[in-house]
Amino acid sequence: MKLLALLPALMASSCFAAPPHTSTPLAQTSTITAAGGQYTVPIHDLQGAPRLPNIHDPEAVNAQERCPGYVAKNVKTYSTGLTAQLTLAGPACDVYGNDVHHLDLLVEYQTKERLHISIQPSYLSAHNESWFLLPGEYVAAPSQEDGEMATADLAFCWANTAESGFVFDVIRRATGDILFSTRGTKLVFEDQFIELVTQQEDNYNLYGLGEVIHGLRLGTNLSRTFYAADIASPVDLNIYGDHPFYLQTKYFEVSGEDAVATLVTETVNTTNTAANYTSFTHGLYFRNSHGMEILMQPNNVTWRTLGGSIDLSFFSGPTQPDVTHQYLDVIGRPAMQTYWSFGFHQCRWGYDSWAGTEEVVDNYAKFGIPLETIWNDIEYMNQYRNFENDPVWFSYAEGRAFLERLHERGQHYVPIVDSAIYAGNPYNESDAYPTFTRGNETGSFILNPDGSLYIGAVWPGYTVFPDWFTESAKSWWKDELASYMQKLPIDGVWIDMSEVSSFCTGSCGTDMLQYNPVKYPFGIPGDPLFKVYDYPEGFNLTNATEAGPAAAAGEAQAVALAKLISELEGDVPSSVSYVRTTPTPGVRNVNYPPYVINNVQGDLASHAVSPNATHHNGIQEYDVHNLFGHQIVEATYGALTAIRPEKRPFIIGRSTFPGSGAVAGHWGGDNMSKFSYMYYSIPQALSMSLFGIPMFGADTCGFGGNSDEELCNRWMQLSAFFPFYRNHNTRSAFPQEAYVWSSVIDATKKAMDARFRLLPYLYTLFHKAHTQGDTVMRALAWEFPNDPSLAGADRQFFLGPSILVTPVLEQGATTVNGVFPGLVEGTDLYYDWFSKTPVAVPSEKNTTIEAPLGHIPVYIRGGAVLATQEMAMTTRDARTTPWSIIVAPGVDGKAEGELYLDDGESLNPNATKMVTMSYANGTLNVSVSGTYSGLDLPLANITILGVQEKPSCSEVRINAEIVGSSHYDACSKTLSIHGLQGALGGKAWGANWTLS
Ligand code: MIG
Repeated sequence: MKLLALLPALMASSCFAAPPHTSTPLAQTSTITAAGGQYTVPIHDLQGAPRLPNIHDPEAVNAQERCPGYVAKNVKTYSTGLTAQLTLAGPACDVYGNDVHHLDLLVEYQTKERLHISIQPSYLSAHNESWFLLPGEYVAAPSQEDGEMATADLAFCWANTAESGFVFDVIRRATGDILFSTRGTKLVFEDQFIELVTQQEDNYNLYGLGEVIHGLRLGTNLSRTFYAADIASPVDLNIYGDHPFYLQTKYFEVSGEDAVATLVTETVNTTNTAANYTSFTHGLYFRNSHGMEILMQPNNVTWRTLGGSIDLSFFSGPTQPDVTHQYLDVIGRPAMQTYWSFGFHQCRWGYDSWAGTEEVVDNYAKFGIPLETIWNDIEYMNQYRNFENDPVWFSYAEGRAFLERLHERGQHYVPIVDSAIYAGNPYNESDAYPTFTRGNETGSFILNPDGSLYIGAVWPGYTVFPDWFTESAKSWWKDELASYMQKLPIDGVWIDMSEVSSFCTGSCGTDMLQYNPVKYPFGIPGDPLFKVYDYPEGFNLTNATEAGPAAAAGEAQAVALAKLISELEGDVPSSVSYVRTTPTPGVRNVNYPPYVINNVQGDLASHAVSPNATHHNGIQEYDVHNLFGHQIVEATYGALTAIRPEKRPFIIGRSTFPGSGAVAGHWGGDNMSKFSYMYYSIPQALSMSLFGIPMFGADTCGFGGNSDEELCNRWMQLSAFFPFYRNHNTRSAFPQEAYVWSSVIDATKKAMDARFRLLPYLYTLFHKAHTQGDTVMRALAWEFPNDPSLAGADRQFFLGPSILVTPVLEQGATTVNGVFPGLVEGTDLYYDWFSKTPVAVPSEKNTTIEAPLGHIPVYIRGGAVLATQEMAMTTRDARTTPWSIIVAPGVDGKAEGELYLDDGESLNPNATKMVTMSYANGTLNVSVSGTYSGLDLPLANITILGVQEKPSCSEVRINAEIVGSSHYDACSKTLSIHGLQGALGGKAWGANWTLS
């Protein structure tokens, strides 16, 4: 039955021919199969060894029971921290590796807010080659700055205890609250297994620890595996990226005259007022690139890693924005994105030619829907080879002409670039692939342990993988990209398969290149021999007449497919014999480590480059598996900045790691065309905010399966409020471009109109993310830290501080339940984005909001001044439209806002401008600093919201000069001032001004 798992989206085809094997030694010599004249990777090469995850293994040994723990000796205290030696407190346990007998503890108060704890093998232990310390040159490492023990926010306390040896606490000094405590648990430190346990109070609130498809609040019963995996977004399992970082918020109820604060350990319901609560938030980053597991249990959290060291950074916060600033100070703040990247992107697996691609572009124009960027998936390549176009369907000459037409209209083009490199058949000159040859000649690819090339299999056939630890790979990548961009001036790069994915297990192509271009033994979606009856979700509701027969046909097909698969698999043994290993003294077993993480793909080598693949510097893939996706976006960023030094690179990557946001954005991977996945895109985005990757968006309308009108209508509207706005679809699914259904056209334009008006605001948010580490998409709890009822809120979100989005996430719904945070306290006001009317304050927090299909509830939070421009077919054209200002006063009648301006594309703009706007008592002050003048366009109108009564005087003055008059709308309670085009010399941001 293993085979089924290997067939994502029913990738069955006629070419199953090899006999099934049950065990698969690595790097074996296989017989190759020619089925129907087409050579295929043998099926048994696709299957890894059966492994039973430790957390599901009833026979699993509990390290806490077996291991002795450590004793701290030689403790030395300094003004900036302490050092100690940790020595095994008893006989070695060697449960899942070889115990390290002596460890070095280093505690550093690196800054006032950051406490760093490092535990690593000591020089006192006999040298062991298998220890791996993650070098700072690969992943930024925090270091001692100006912190001192005496003034730090956090305190480190330790003890040698009788029952568990060395234990430690991390305490928030201001409150005395224990944030992390290993008391009552033992430290386990082996070459292939580290375990660290922290106590937690009931109902603790942890966030982060992604990438995972899960609600924003992780809950107290979840295990998370960190092992980058190419898998279509299963819930709660490991997927593409790894971010060993959590944010923890503790709420306290403040009561009595002395304001006693009691920790909240129960879920607070939504009707409570928020007035009597306060919260403290801290963060923890466990810097480690190994396979990892985190077990969240009701009263503790266990960290396990397959190697490396304990490298913990605690961030004191005490608010979420503080923690995020402090964390991003270590890993790197988000890249500033180009202005055009915030336009709308259309993509799909299935645009088969330039003509077909251009037709999509033309259709967008025909239906008057803005389209910024068109993307191509792997079809454009010549036999799936990077940097080579298919000569027939995607010729360079035609492509150049097409891109010229796009660029003239202000549109852009982004192609996919895969992570694997086709290894040409050395026995067939006509199969030569120069990109491979050049990389091979410069030693740019990952090796087998014996120094030969490591060869896996991906779309093009047997492939190799760049070794990003070498300088040669980076410069080869840059040269390949540069010469490709000479042929086709692309505008950005979409990096796929970077986990790094390989369809076979082990170096399956070693000694097999003579069969290249070999095929993977399954089809791609849409291959003729299988047809999928995949009806859109809720088809029985939306089309009851056809649903009955359709279900019957679907069932018959499923039965036939199951039969086909069982024939192809042959006799599968009824009981699986798991590969279990025990530690061998002095050496590691990297392919089958004794501790089995709950990897979604099973065997660590399954559907990925094998752990024993070896880098030129000797590092084994085992130690750095989670870094490939990070390194490829870094290499691509380096390449693009070398090729076009003046331009900001636009890169979207699939696998990410701490720091990836500094160079790239990320898309949500292979989600499904289902309402549930539309919902999950919100917590996924909010988690990415915490990881410093604000440039995020999910495949809008859904990737796998068929989307339909209702889902796509809702989703095109929701994603309009995500930074990265892209519709993407799998091959063979029903088309889902925004113009396919008429109601989706209207809904899309409506949401896009709002997005375009908010683009200057979104761009300013990115500037703040880039320069200060602010988040862009925000959870309600982060904006309202004193309201414990929002701890798990993830069906609504804020875009920056001022835009609240409350989308419909359920099929068939015409209303949505949402909260207007803060309202109960009377401290907040909201305004409907579309009608501009103030929202009546409900006495209950949960409000039912009308949201018929085609409408997405969006609100401006009172207190904001927004500078807007207008919708156009591209962002280039939108940047030439006149400015407007929306003033949305808070309950105190005041409002403020900022606007950042530059040319939208320079890596280091030579001129920028910052506009600060503030409003009080009928007066708006605008002050301008900086010299960028490219957006000094006329001011069209100003709208002041929430004006309770018609002003007695309608005269409008700018800088004391009468410029026009105002119009009051008693219904929406808005005061609008039009006809300002001539004011200020036609330059809204030319100089400071005051309006009264
Ligand atoms: O194994 O290039 O997530 O967006 O369309 C599938 C084809 C490979 C996975 C990506 C998806 C893309 C698809 N790719």
